[in-house]
Amino acid sequence: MQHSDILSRFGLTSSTGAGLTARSPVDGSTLATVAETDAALVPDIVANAARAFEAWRSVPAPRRGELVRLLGEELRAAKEDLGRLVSLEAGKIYQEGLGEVQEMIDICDFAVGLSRQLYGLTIASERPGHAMRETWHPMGPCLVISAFNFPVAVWSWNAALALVCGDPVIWKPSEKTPLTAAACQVIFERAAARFGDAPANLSQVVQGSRAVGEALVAHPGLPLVSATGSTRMGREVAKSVADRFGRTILELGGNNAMIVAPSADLDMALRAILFSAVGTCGQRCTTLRRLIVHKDVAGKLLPRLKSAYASVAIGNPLDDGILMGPLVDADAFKAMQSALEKAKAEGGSVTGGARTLTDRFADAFYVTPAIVEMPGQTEVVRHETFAPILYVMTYETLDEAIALQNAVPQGLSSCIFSTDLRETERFLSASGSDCGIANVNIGPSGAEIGGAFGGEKDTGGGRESGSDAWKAYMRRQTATVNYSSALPLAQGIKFDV
Ligand code: UN1
Repeated sequence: MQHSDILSRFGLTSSTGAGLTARSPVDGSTLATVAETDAALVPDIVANAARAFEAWRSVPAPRRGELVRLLGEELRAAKEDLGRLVSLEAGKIYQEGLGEVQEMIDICDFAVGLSRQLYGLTIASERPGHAMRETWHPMGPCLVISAFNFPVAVWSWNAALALVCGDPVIWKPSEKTPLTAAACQVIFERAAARFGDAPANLSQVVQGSRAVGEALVAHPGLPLVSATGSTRMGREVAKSVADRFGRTILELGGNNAMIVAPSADLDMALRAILFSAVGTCGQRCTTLRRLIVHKDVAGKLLPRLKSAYASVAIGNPLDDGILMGPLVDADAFKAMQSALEKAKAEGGSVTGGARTLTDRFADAFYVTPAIVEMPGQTEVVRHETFAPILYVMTYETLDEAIALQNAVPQGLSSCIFSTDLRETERFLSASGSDCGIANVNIGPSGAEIGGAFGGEKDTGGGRESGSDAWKAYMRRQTATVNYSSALPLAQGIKFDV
């Protein structure tokens, strides 16, 4: 299929004006130029969202859920096209492009159910003839900032929840993936047209680089900012939003580890390592970056891992049978090479990690995945490099393994491969993994939408997606109602004249 054909499925053309250049990591070619939103328009965009909020907050939540149900239907209908566009614009393999759209469909289903379950509590009052209750009200327009690696799913986790919670959404996608964002807006508009009476501007996309993002983040009309990306970006967003007492949901860097214990099922561990370290070319926040293997199994596992790595099919992510596509761009390649150099300088022994397929794709950045055996958890290992680099370290006691696992600045995802209940439960206990996600006999990536997604420390502390993450998109109101004919004060205070 031609690039222009896939764009036309969404009514998009290869030029909507000067501004951002959408390049495909697949071959480095230009897919389109996309008009950049002028930062001077930010006040108008926020005002549009405020008007949408005034109408949307009073629509009953189950009716709001109907819009998200239709969005899920439109996503089902567009699954192959959008999956292909994700693959083309972000460089992930088509299977993962489809998986990403499936995540969007799943979160829509979840949010539809939620639209009838935005429950508050009733609370026992200490005063006679009084009732207390908690109500969850819509919060206001929500700003979503997303990264190139999950160019559409992250928006949907936020948008599906925000919309049922009564909040309009303004989306600032990565400047590397403007087309998939434009396509999602088209899909949203299809759903809104079927819904009928949705207010205008419930969903707006702002295309642009830093200046427009900064203007949005600083705007007091956006009470909630949900940002996914680097820890550096998150730190700036957090400060700017805190300065105006806004709320943030931050989903930042990860440096995810797997502990492989002596009792581990090594066949399963091997498959899990491969998917989570090599999948998406190592460019997931949840990518496996550190392998902490017991010294008695390292000798068995590593040779098998190296031969599995050598047989990973690398190539055009849209081709069948390919497991690993390219890095997103030249900067990602440079960052990978400099991390590998640093690892060598810190005593690491590197297998793989070189550029490949340059004859076919001179302007794209395909690499072989790297395994780096480290003498310990040196500085480079503690740093998140968004590339397929797997650092391997050995351990002797579980205490030591858990301490290593936790001794990094990030706290997103983690896992243990073990068939020993004492070990696995210890790993999940209060003195085990310090991450937001902790898995047993499953890799650290590929989380389902039903759980709360996010992590601690430099990962930012936010939670998105399932469980009760919806509460972050609403404001809590405590109401006390006096249905008696007296006016007793709380705490028994006497205050009569
Ligand atoms: C991300 O990399 O930004 O758990 C999100 C996973 C996916 C989401 C990753 N469900 O790998």
